[in-house]
Amino acid sequence: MTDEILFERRGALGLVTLNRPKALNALNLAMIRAFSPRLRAWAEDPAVRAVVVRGAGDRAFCAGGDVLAVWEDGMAARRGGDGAGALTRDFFREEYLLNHCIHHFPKPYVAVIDGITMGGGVGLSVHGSHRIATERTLFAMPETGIGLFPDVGGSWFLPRCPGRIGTYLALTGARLGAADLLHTGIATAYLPSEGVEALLADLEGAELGGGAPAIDVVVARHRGDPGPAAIAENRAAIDRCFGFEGIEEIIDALQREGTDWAKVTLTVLSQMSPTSLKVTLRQLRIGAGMGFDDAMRMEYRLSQACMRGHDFYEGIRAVLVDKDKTPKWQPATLEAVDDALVESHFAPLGERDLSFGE
Ligand code: QUE
Repeated sequence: MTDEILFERRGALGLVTLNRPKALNALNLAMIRAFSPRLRAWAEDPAVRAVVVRGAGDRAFCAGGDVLAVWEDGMAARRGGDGAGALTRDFFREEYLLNHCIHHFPKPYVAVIDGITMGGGVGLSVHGSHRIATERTLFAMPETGIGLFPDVGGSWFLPRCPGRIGTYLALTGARLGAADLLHTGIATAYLPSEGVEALLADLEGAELGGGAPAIDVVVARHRGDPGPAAIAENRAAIDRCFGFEGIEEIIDALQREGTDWAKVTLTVLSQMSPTSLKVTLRQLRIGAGMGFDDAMRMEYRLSQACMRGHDFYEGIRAVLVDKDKTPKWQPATLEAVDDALVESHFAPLGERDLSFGE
């Protein structure tokens, strides 16, 4: 049992509250181990007509997976610590199985992404039927900056964003607000943050027998207007630059653009792990043609390759441990990341491959 995630029945709603506000509700293994069985039970319980997920506090829905805990366990394993390393295997496996459960959840699943929603928090929201954004929403897949890749189903949902937006988000970790999220279809509705409690009360009192459309009717009563999408201004340039199969071609295209936006984007890319950039681009191109379950199996292979490698440990050190924000990536340049290194990330794990228990 943990009080880091709370479950309540309110009328026909199952309400989940991610409850680590001081850690921006970052998702840890204890929370995953409480959440998954509860979702499975609610899927079968006829009294529960819909699930709502929200974050405690006023800053975050969920800032990501608890990668710091994974880092500590992986570092201990590298030093030869007795029994260490289990988290580097189990955290990703159980997180992806939870993402799988949400994707296949048979009832409306409403994520209220009223605040920071990154990495693992994206995996708890985008796979459900409804994503409600507010003026406090800050959304990103920032993993290339910590030597990882956009996981939690990024292989599946990013290639399905309009145009080349998904590739842009994956490689750069660009941050989107509510209007951008409506533009991309990542959010399904906008409402002002101050309206969230009233929405929950309204959902709690509603019949909710009509599935997703019944939720839409209630949400429509609270809807607001987020204003224009900033990303729309760069949409044509994103589509021109981010459609290539190679990262070098993307960089060439950005250099040809010559705009302030292109210069900022080039600077951002130059700070990301070169290995992560190449693996991520390949991941998205393969994911575009995969079903959800195969995409998650691929991601588990990638996660384990990152646990065997260098850049995840260095990325977390630089961003979350020492906070010097100057990771020393290895290999240090895109040219030094050869195809064999990229391909090795996608190799099957045999007995340890992700399985959905079919
Ligand atoms: C990139 C990331 C993450 C990140 C920072 C990045 C990420 C993540 C966290 C995070 C935030 C707050 C916490 C915590 C982890 O930061 O995935 O434990 O309390 O989870 O630059 O991908």
